[in-house]
Amino acid sequence: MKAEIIRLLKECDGYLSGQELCERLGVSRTAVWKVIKQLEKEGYEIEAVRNRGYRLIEGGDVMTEAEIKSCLDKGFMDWNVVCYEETDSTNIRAKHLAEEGAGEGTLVVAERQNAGKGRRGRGWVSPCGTGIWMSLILRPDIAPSQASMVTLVAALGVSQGILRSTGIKTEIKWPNDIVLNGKKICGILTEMSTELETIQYVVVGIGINVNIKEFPEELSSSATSLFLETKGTHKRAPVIGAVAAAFESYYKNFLKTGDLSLLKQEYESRLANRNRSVTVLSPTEPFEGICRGIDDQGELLVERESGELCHVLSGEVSVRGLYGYV
Ligand code: BT5
Repeated sequence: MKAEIIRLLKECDGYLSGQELCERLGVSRTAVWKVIKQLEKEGYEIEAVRNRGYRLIEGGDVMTEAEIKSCLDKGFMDWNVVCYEETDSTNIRAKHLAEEGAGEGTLVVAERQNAGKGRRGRGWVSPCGTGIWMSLILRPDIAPSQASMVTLVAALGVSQGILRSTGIKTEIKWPNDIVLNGKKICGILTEMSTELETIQYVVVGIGINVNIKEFPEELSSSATSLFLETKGTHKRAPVIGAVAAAFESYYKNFLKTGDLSLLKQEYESRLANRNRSVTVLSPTEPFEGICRGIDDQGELLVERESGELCHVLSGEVSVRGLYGYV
């Protein structure tokens, strides 16, 4: 009910009468009043005027389950939100919840991670209250070999969600980074659990640097945030809502075909380094070439000097432009 009240207050231009709230939610005036008081405690500024009703003045950067739920559209995904003030890693939490039976659409969000994870044992800097640290549980009916494509679907969702909610245009650095002005603004970590060649669940971990004002020295040349690039703060819950909605629609298309054929064009339009020289840092044989796009399986297409088109698998390699991080 809390999320619904927040949503109704946000949708309403002026005052929303207590009577109308009661009727729409099928609850008593006292119940509505109690929720309004709770919301005020959580940081919402709500004006209550006799004979007119309630008006939301300011939402603040609230990251409660109710606020996030109020930003999630009801699509085919059955959204469920679990919030932590602090946790080790939302991916770890999501995996535990998935093991216990949590369904597709469960979104685990934390204000702070004290053991945020990157890929291959690397860490993810996740300071308190300034980023989106979240993990989504999925239960797709696909083969394990198709799961790496979910990372690319999520990258598209993040890029489009950021655009929708803030107007900021980002690029995707294949396979799992979102970049803005040549620096990393988001990283994605997809993990899965399989049994007898079938997927039990996939956890898509997404870290978006929203209002971070400063990074540790070693990241300052490669990492950035929406705040640093726009000199303004952004509310996180609406960004989560927009990313979730965009992801949901791309994910639906991905499930239709089991590959990226319906998404390839859009992915390529956002791909950093397209038609530029890149170095493919494979552990066996690093090489240079021109990045041409992706194939239906999400492999990066790199054209070598000989004209040969290489299909580069994610998981094995890193790709760098010739200048700097991107
Ligand atoms: C990633 O790994 O980019 C995946 C990051 C996924 C983070 C999310 S947050 C929610 C969920 N819960 C988790 O525990 N993880 C996920 P990779 O491509 O391996 O990049 C990691 C590298 O990025 C690190 O080694 C640093 O160099 C750099 N890095 C660390 N924190 C960063 C940050 N906040 N912003 C930009 N770069 C960062």
